[in-house]
Amino acid sequence: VNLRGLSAEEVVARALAGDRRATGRALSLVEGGGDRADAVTAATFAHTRGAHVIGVTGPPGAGKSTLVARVVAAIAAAGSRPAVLAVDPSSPLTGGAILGDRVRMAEIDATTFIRSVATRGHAGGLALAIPGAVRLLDAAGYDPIVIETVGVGQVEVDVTATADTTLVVVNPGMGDAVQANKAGLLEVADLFAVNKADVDGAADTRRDLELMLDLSHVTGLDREPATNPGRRPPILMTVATTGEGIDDVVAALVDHREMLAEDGRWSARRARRARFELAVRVNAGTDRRLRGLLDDPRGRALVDDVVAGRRDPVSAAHELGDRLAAR
Ligand SMILES: Nc1nc2c(ncn2[C@@H]2O[C@H](COP(=O)(O)OP(=O)(O)OP(=O)(O)O)[C@@H](O)[C@H]2O)c(=O)[nH]1
Ligand SMILES: [Mg+2]
Repeated sequence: VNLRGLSAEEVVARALAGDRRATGRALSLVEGGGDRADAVTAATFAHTRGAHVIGVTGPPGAGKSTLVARVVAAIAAAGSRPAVLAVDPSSPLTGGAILGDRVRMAEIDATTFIRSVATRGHAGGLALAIPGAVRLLDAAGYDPIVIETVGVGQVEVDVTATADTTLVVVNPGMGDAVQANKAGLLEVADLFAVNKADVDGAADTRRDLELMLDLSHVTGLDREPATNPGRRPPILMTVATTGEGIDDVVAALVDHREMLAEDGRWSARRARRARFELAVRVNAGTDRRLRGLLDDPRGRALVDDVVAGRRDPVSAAHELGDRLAAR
């Protein structure tokens, strides 16, 4: 069957029935955005099963892909059907590191679904593609869904807003723990892996992390203190290349999922995910309409007036806002 000839609804129906190629095609529709992505959302939202969404982030080259490959291999061996989404915002044209990752990841068990995600700069971009892709994979029966992203910038924020559990991977040496702190990764981590524990300085990195966690606790910066006072993210030592420590990571991920269900944060994080997606959708729509207004004759005249000093930008913005609201 040529999947390209099918409607979004037909592609999704096949994906939900377990057709991997159709799942891949549906993900491409999600990435492409627009009406067909919306059609995938419409066809999947009622079929989600509540998969555990795990975000994996950390500095470039920390060993995220190697670790994820090991973790999903262990999970698949235990009888689950994991999926992996690799998000690389840094090189949308070449796919960058993901190509290398995919070679390594090709060794993963055939039941595991692996895919890199990129977008072509449409409104909402990755911030919409990620929840859409997660919903599709969930409906297609994959669980857990692991999202790997480099821990820098907005995309990492988008991913952690979507994840139930965030695993931060750091390395010994070169102040990785300090860098992670600066990048705000300490605040999003539910679990740390000090990967490359075979390299000198792993114990120091662990100690640095412990110190920074103590500090964030003292300063009240630790997350969700009201529902979860004093909880510290576990710090695990791993050697992803050999598989050392991987079982501990898998066990900690399962523990975290159970803890979220017990203390109410599972639903709280689902609500956070829904809020995030709704806000991104509304913002993307508003942005598109606003640009339309700025490009129409009245909008251009308004811009000219502001440039010429005939019109105050504050009242001009209000006028635009009123026109947006009136539509
Ligand atoms: N010594 C050692 N090397 C490792 C370990 N884990 C991964 N590596 C190596 O580190 C390099 C980067 O690994 P990747 O898994 O591609 O790292 P990544 O974080 O996914 O990289 P990006 O996606 O490019 O940010 C590779 O050469 C791995 O073989 C480890 O535990 N010990
Ligand atoms: Mg990688």
